Amino acid sequence: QSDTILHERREGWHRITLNRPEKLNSFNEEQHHALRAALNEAAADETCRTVLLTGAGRGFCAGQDLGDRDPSKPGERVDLGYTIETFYNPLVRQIRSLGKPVICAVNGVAAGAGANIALACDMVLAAKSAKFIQAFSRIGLVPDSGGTWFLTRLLGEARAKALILTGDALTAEQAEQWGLIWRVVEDDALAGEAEELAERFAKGPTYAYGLIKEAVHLASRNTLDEQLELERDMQRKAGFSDDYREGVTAFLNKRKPTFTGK
Ligand code: T3D
Repeated sequence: QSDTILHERREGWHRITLNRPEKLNSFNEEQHHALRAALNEAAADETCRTVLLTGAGRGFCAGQDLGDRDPSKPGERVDLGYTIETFYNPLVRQIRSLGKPVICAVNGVAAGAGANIALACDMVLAAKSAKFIQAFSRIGLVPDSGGTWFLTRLLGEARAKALILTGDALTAEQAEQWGLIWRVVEDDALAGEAEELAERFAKGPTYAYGLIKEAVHLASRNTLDEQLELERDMQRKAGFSDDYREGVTAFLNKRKPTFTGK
């Protein structure tokens, strides 16, 4: 197994830590493969009901490892469309379509694709000292990993465009105020709060969580009528689940529900 990520299997949830701290956890191919494999395992493991993604050291992820790119050398120009198609796009799709919550604990700087991979997760907690940087224009690139899509939807065009064009850093506090992320927490509280959330989701109605993710994702492209119909269909599915039966039974019996995730 590659040491570019740490994969901790806890009871009911997995923690996946990007682990190239000397490079601020920027992505090389090995780290891409290792992360995809870990996410695949978490997706397939029925006992894993939530995933927590974070970074080792002082950064979350600085995007692509630029040490693997040296366009100044003759013949060294890489087809970036190919690397996006092969590595970044499948990763974003995998996180979004995973049928269980993916929490991101942004422990430090999140730049380039690193920022947008964080935004692809379902709930983003960030340490107060963390920053979000659309670093692409600083090196003559355009955002990838869904950056233009996430930022435009979450912030609106004016703020999205300014952040992308300038490549300026956004503090975690500003990101929270602007609605880019769920919550900012004190640096030394981040790991604990993220773990608490993971523990909570690990005991939650996983089947419903999967449907909720899908419904929220589709909301941005559906009309109200389409979304009402989608909600009807999803409620129908949820209504046949074990967790719905348990949830209502527990409520009526004035006790806490014990969800199995099914
Ligand atoms: O190529 C493709 O496949 C296309 C896909 C592109 C996706 C992308 O993500 S493009 C954007 C790539 N990322 C960046 O442009 C960010 C580059 N990094 C930075 O701008 C800064 O490092 C940060 C703003 C993120 C943090 O700054 P700071 O001052 O806190 O740290 P630092 O001193 O710059 O970095 C610490 C070390 O990490 C340093 O190494 P050293 O000098 O101690 O040996 C630095 O070189 C290394 N590092 C940081 N980011 C990267 C990196 N090494 C390789 N690639 C990086 N992206």
